[in-house]
Amino acid sequence: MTSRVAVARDLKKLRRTVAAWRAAGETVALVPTMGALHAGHLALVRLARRKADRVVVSIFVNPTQFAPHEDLATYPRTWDADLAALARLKTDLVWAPSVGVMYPEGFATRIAPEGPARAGLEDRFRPHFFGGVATVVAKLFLQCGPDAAVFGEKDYQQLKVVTQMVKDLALPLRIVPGRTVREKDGLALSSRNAYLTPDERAVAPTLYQTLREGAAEIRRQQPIGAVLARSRKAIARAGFDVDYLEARHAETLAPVRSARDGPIRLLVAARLGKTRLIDNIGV
Ligand code: PAJ
Repeated sequence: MTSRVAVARDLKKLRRTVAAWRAAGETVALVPTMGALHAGHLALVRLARRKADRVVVSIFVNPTQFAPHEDLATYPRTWDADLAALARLKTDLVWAPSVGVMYPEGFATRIAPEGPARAGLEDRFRPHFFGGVATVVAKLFLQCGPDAAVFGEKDYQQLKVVTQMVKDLALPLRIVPGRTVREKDGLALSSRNAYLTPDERAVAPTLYQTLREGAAEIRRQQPIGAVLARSRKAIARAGFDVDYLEARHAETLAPVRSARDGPIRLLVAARLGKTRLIDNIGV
């Protein structure tokens, strides 16, 4: 028999389930996702398993973090495959609210993150994005009440925004970062990789290769400005339109002038045809 995973679609079932675990003295870890699960998401679920007795995975394609021109309508949805993968990992509960449950008629409260959410990276190109993310993530935390929540380094600025929010609002949980899972050729796994044509897929690993070369050059004390300029050119030459490629302080995301201002993180966003890819690495 194939194993099944429990699904909660309303708050009452979620709260009842989590309360029963708590009454038994068990700890809970949450992995927020938008579904279309790949090995990167599943690595976070395994990490969550090691951090708590019970694992909740939320699947909610959050409309408030998409701009009207973005891919909300076409965002990949693979519900049956997602549930099967989560069942194999013995996920204790999938939290899958509808848009109406998450944002009932008259919903009127938003979180407005600053600091890392205003670093001039993703926020420059997706100004609505971190407000939508922070609001839904805060709500997911309050709905589920986990001891820990796992976020991928793949979305590095998001990880920092959520970490800052937990600190600022004294939310009673720990944020656990998970490493970026990559294809063999280095391309970071992403639900949006499904949009790439075969030709674009062949070019896509240039993003990570260029980050690696850039990081190595910075470690060899080459001037950061020149390294970034070379890296941007290399990515553009491969066929990308570069939104940004920046060296930032790994914790504050503030701009850095030299390797001494570190620890440094290199972050990139670039468009290949219709697909926007992001990636980052530590120097
Ligand atoms: P989503 O893009 O589905 O990602 C869910 C989680 O998986 C995020 O923490 C993301 O950083 C992580 N992830 C994605 N690709 C990864 C990879 N290749 N390796 C490791 N982790 C990876 O990020 C979101 O959803 C949403 O913004 C969300 C936080 C759920 C709020 O709506």
